[in-house]
Amino acid sequence: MQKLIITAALTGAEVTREQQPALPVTPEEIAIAAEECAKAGAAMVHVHARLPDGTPTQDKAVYRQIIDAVRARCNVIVQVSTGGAVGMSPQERLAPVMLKPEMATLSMGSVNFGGDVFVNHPAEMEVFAAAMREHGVKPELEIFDSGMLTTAIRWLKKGLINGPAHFDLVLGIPGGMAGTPEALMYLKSQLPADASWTVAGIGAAQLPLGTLAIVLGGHVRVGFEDNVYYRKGELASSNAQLVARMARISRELGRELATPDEARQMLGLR
Ligand code: KMH
Ligand code: ZN
Repeated sequence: MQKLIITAALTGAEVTREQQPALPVTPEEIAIAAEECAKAGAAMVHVHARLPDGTPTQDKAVYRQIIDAVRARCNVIVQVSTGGAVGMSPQERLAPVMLKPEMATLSMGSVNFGGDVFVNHPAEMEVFAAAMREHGVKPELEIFDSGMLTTAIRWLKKGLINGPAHFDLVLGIPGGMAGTPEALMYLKSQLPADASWTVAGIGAAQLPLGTLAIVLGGHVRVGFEDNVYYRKGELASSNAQLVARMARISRELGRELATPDEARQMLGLR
């Protein structure tokens, strides 16, 4: 089995300081959290930018500050969000791709997102995919429901996305596919043979689905974007605490962790 790539989704667009006092918000806080996660075993960070008051932003200048601050501290792969926050315009969301980051997310369809709708019109997402091809940015294909996976497979065949593809199976969003082993097993059964994948279990699904992914040969995403708790009723003290637990479980199960450079090689990053 390949080494395990742990991604830390540090901030997200929805979680607030009120919900999680240790949420990293400023570029410097995000960089410190990235370094702590790297030390705990993460090879990649998934980042969202915020304004100092916590408002989500896709401002290229803020993403530039985040990337530079992370680079100054550690070697982790920086994956920027093109999902941003619900309600942002596609133009706004695409902005950080112009910085030519190593990776960026690419959502493969629209989904109810709690009480909102996360809109990903296919024509707009084709523009995102083209921009990523043009700038040499590897997409992580965000799959919130099974139809999005069939769309991704169609796009791979049409050459809109270059293979081998890397997927993020996001399970447990209210409105998306459930955070259950059955849902994960189904999606895994439909993946292209040469694809790599990670699982982002939302809330209480983070720990069991991450553990299952380790056993199944996938990779794991943890962090405050998806889950603010360490266990029921107990907030996690940091993103790194969640990374460290996954790292421990993986080693106990006999699967070593990929370093950032090993992950770059496994994912075919430039
Ligand atoms: N904030 C969500 C609406 C991504 O980063 O690409 C979308 C999201 C996905 O977080
Ligand atoms: Zn995100």
